[in-house]
Amino acid sequence: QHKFWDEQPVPKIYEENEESGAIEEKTLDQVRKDPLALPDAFEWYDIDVNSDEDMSNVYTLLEQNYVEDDDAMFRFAYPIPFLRWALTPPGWRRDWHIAVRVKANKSLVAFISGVPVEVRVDQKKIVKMAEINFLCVHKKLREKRLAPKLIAEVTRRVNLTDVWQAVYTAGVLVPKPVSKTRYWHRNLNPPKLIDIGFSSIPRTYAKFRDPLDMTIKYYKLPEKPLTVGFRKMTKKDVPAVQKLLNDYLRRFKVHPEFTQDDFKHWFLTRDDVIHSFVVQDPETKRITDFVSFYSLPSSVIGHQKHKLLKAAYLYFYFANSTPLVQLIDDLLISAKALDFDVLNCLDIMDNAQFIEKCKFGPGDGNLYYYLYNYKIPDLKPEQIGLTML
Ligand code: NHW
Ligand code: EN5
Repeated sequence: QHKFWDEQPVPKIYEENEESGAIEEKTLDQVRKDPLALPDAFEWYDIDVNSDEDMSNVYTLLEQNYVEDDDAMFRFAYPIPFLRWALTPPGWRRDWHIAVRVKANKSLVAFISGVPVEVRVDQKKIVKMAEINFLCVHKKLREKRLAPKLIAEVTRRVNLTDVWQAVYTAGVLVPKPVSKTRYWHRNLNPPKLIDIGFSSIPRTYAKFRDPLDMTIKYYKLPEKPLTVGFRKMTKKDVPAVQKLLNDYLRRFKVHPEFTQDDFKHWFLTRDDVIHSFVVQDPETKRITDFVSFYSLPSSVIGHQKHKLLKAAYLYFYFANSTPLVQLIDDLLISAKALDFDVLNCLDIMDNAQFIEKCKFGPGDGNLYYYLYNYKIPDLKPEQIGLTML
């Protein structure tokens, strides 16, 4: 039933694991030195992230062919600066940015990417992995087994660097998830979200004289953050926040470890890409809390008035002093001030503590977490300490 996945070092769907660890151990001499064969009309091409032309081609492929919701109303539209950020953390490699082109006219028809990440699983020692993302096959070339080719080729190239594990997330169920998580959404712009069909007027308001007005009032937020000492994170905060974030993440069963360079890359604010905030105690001057979100718009498919949904996604955080509900409220206020329509999160980490209190509602999408070549007993969403892009 899974022609490809049944042959890969991943657990079977029904398999229950009691221990964690690698599924297979291989050595470099067992890895093919030449690329996998593609159908004759196609060729491999490594994307040059520094080329505007290459990046614009990746952008267009994804904008027109990447992930949609179940009703095909919205499609992720990762902007070019976001893609550059996502593809170039410390240690990135051009040969992990893999495209397939039509030989005849060089047009891009498929893509998959890997970037390096250090992940700790089940409180054991840190494992070097590839974080796999942006797997995409053009709509006109679907169900021709091109995806397994892309996956096998990225696996080969990752293996050639002596890396044997990977982490990835997907909305679909394949063998075999570490965890099944759910999306939650916090409405920041009720008129627009209702207009585009992202949300509807709560049933309980339908009987009132002005249901939209009731909805707007329900979701209303203060103009400015409420926590004393809440501000944008700066370069100077990096050493302290990097350490405190790693300390916080250690309580989870799957989490990344960030070097100082990793932390700078992933969290220093880049306009329209990543926004990070801290709380600094006015007395001690110490950083007590940290919270971040990334900006990922979606195309609104076939809408006359609105072309783009401006969505913010909760990224990493820790709350050592400020109540988590208050920290997230300040994040919502900041996202609203930056003109986002919605703030999304998953039910991972400590998110259950604030989800309902901060007026998030359940989405219709799931997100499965996966490890390649690593088995582990099933995890609850709250044991996951990793957010992907
Ligand atoms: S999840 C987003 C994936 N992309 C999309 O959903 C975009 C829209 N869809 C498409 O472009 C984030 C196509 O439908 C795709 C499939 C390309 C998805 N994960 O070519 P065929 C990521 O990027 C399996 C894993 O005929 P297609 C994470 C499927 O089960 N497997 O299908 C990516 C079947 O195998 P089976 C997936 O529709 C992680 C086979 O592909 C999958 O034309 C990748 C069918 O292929 C998915 N999302 O193209 C794994 N979707 O065994 C990384 C389908 O069931 C592993 N399939 O017959 C680690 C690698 C590195 C290891 C290093 C040590
Ligand atoms: C790899 N890094 O399904 C990621 N999105 O809920 C790839 N639903 O936006 C895998 N269908 O529920 C990504 N509104 C997998 C996710 C794919 C995209 C997806 C879902 C997540 C989504 C929205 C729109 C639904 C439109 C109809 C949704 C309801 C929100 C409402 C807000 C107010 C309170 C109640 C809930």
